[in-house]
Formats: sequence, structure tokens, C-alpha cells
Amino acid sequence: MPTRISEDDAAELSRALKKRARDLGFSVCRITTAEAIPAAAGRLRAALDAGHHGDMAWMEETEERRSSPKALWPEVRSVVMLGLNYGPESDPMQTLGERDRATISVYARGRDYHDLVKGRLKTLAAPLARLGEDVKVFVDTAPVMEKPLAAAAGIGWQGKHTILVSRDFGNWLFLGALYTTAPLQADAPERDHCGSCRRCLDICPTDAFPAPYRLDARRCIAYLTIEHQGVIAEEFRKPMGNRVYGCDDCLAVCPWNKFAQKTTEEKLTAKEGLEAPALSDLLRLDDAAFRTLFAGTPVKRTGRDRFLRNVLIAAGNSGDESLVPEVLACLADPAPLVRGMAVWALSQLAPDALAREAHRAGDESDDEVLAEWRLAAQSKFVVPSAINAKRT
Ligand code: B12
Ligand code: SF4
Ligand code: SF4
Repeated sequence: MPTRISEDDAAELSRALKKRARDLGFSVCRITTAEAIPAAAGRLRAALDAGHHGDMAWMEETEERRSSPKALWPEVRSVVMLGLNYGPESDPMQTLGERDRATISVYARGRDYHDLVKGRLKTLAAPLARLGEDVKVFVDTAPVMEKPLAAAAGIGWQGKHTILVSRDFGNWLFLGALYTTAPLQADAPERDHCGSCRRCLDICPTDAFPAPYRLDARRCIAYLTIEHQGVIAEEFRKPMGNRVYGCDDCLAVCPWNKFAQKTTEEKLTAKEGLEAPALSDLLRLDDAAFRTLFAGTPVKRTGRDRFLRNVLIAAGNSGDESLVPEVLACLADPAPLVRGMAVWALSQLAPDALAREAHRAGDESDDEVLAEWRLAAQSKFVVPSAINAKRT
């Protein structure tokens, strides 16, 4: 049986929870109610109707449970929202100009935050459970709308790029949520401080914002490089530049970062070699080397083949002919995704070298790789006989 919690007790318990959250290393902890985001369901539906979620089918499958805390768990009364500062050491856009190197987004350079935040949330929840209250903790992967809940709790506001911005930490907070049956004291929401600014909208390399506060994930480099399983459409390849995992541009240009602070979490700082790894090294990664290099980081989630797909696009954009031998080797890769992007990369970097390999198209059985050979043949050079031989 849960202990009866009076209003005074609720205030005391809320204060104690916040103190415990700070002691555990969370940067911010604020509380809202389970009914706090009435607008979210309609906005989520509108995004799904527009198809903005692309092939993230899980968003649609979990729509009902995602749309409000009570739809996920009818008994929940209070929502405790947590933020963990992952403020970068240096400007995350600095490495975009280093074309022989890769840019990995800030959140993915260190230890996977899911593990870190989830562990701390469980520790934070323990005293509530001891009082007999039920508790559930979430970070990222559950059907929970973390940004609107964090805004309702007053951690910040959803900027025009849709990410939660904080007056104290800028754009660099990971979010986590604790749902509980305990009645806690709710904090006031934060208001929107974007004003007439639109820097995040204007910087986007792939024009992913159909309107302020709306993101078409299908055009976002974070989606294309992390979530999307297949071939990346040609229109996005050049704008991707050297971004091989995620993108920080819309976050990095936000003027509210002037109040941001470097993270004090050792585990969230860049793992050695991940700040700006050389493309030549990444192109040589086999499965085992990929797992070793990215062990414990979010990057491991894409798997080696999708990561290599992204790296080959960066190589194609590099203008660095010294990468040609590594890219040529990828033409014989067992993964069609890798072979296809190797064709594209060579068509950008060294069309003559690709022309000399055109016989490979004759042996190719994968339709998507063949499509890349045809695209290359159309756009530049390549002796097209082997490719034509495959035309039906
Ligand atoms: C799906 C997802 C993605 C998708 C889609 C992103 C998106 N904006 O929806 C992709 C793969 C593209 C993505 C990218 C990134 N993500 Co992400 N992602 C999520 C996830 C799992 C769900 C988000 C969601 O519910 N989207 C559905 C849409 C419909 O909801 P929404 O974004 O809140 O959209 C709102 C607006 O459209 C709004 N709206 C419409 N009109 C109006 C008008 C006004 C006035 C207002 C206020 C709002 C509004 O209504 C919607 C509901 O609130 C969350 C974790 C979680 N469970 O919440 C992490 C999360 C949002 N991601 C996160 C991060 C860090 C990123 C990246 C920065 C990673 C990177 N560096 O590459 C990028 C940023 C790209 C961007 N500009 O959003 C963090 C953000 C932390 C923060 N401070 O907000 C989260 C919260 C994960 C976490 N636990 O920390 N992500
Ligand atoms: S993360 Fe990059 S690609 Fe995605 S919306 Fe922001 S600027 Fe555009
Ligand atoms: S860049 Fe400007 S519009 Fe975008 S979130 Fe920051 S303040 Fe808002």
C-alpha cells in the first residue's frame, strides 16, 4: 500500500527528489503533472499525417501511448523531468571544413547517454518505490514525448528547431523522465524565448524545416545518417558534407548557447579519436574494428555497413584523391549499401578510376548498386557497356 502523501509532504518530497537528482549528477530536475501536455497529441498526429517520421514506423505504432503520460500508464500522477548537460568542448561546426576528416555529432562522441541517464534515473526512483509508490523511468527509446514534458516542467522551451533549449545550458541537455504515482509539487512551465530569431531554420543544410517548430525528419541529416536503413537519396549527399553520424548545425548556431557550459561528465566527453577521425581510417573499418572503435558510444547502433555508407558520402565530398585506394576497395565490399556508395564516391572523386572498374557492373546483381552505376554513367563518364548490358 502506498503511504498517504499530504500536500506538505508532497512539497518536501519534491525538494528531496531534486536534491537527490543534483547529487546524482543531473544538471536540472523539474516536475510537471501527467496532464501537462494537452497539445502534444494533435501535434504528433499532424507530424505523422505529413509523413515527417519517414521510416520510423515505431512512432506511428506507439502513437496512442506516446501522446500523453496517462495514455501510456493510466495511474501516473507526476512526471519528473531530468536534464544532463553534454555541452561540447569546442564549436561542433569547427570540423565541418576539414574535408579529409569526419564530423560525428557531439552527443555520439562519448559514452552512450542512454546507459548513463537510465542508471541514474533508477537510483533516483528508489526512495519513491520505498514509499510504496510505483515508478517508471524512461530515456529516449520509450513512447514518451520528452521535449514537451520538459518544457511543461520548465526546463526550457522547444525552439523553432523543435529541440528543447535551456536558458542555463543552451541546446546541450539530454533528457530523461521519471513517471510516478506519487503526488508531487509541479513547477511552472518555461515560455518561448525564440522571438524573431530563425538562425536554426536558415542554417539547415538540407532544408528540413517546412515551418518553424516543424521538422521533416526525412530531410534531416540526423535521421538520414542514423535512423534510415537504406540508400541515402542523391539530393542529400552533397549537403551532408563530412557529417557521418548525426548533425548539430541547428543546435550549434542558437544564440542561447552563450549561456552553455562544458559538460563536467568525463564519460560524455569525446572518446579518443572521435572528435575528427580521418576518413581514410574510417573507410578501412571492418565489422570487428567498427565495434572496437565505437564500443560504448551511440554510433555502434547503426552497425558498420550503414556507417560506411555515410563515410563514403563524406569521402565523395572530400575532394581528397588520396582516399581513392580505400574507396576502390569498397567496390568489392560484401554489403550492397557499401558498394553502391563507393560507386557514388568515386564518381565524385575520381571518375576515371571508376571508369576502369566499370566491368564490375556486369557482375553486379543488386538493383540498388546497379542504379548507382547508371547514375554515375549518366552524370559523368564511365564506359557504359557493362552497365548497359545489365539494362532490361
Ligand atoms: C524521433 C527523434 C528524433 C528524430 C526526429 C526528431 C524530431 N524533432 O522529432 C531524428 C532522428 C531526426 C532526431 C534527431 C535529433 N535528435 Co532526437 N529524438 C527523437 C525522439 C526519440 C522522439 C521525438 C519526437 O517525439 N518527435 C515527434 C515530434 C512530432 O515531436 P516533437 O519533436 O516534440 O515535435 C513537436 C513540434 O513539432 C511541436 N509543434 C508543432 N507546432 C508547434 C508550435 C509551437 C509553438 C510549439 C512550441 C511546438 C510545435 O509539436 C510537436 C510535439 O511537441 C526523442 C526522445 C523522446 N522520446 O522524446 C529524441 C530527442 C528529441 N533527440 C535528441 C537529440 C539530441 C537529437 C539530435 C540533436 C541528435 C544529433 N545531434 O544528430 C537531432 C536533432 C534534430 C532536430 N532538429 O530535431 C534529444 C533532444 C534533447 C533536447 N534538449 O531536446 C532527445 C529528447 C533524446 C534525449 N532523451 O535526450 N531525433
Ligand atoms: S540536425 Fe542538421 S539536418 Fe537536421 S534539422 Fe538540424 S541542421 Fe537540419
Ligand atoms: S536559433 Fe533562434 S529560433 Fe532557433 S531555437 Fe535558438 S533562439 Fe530559437
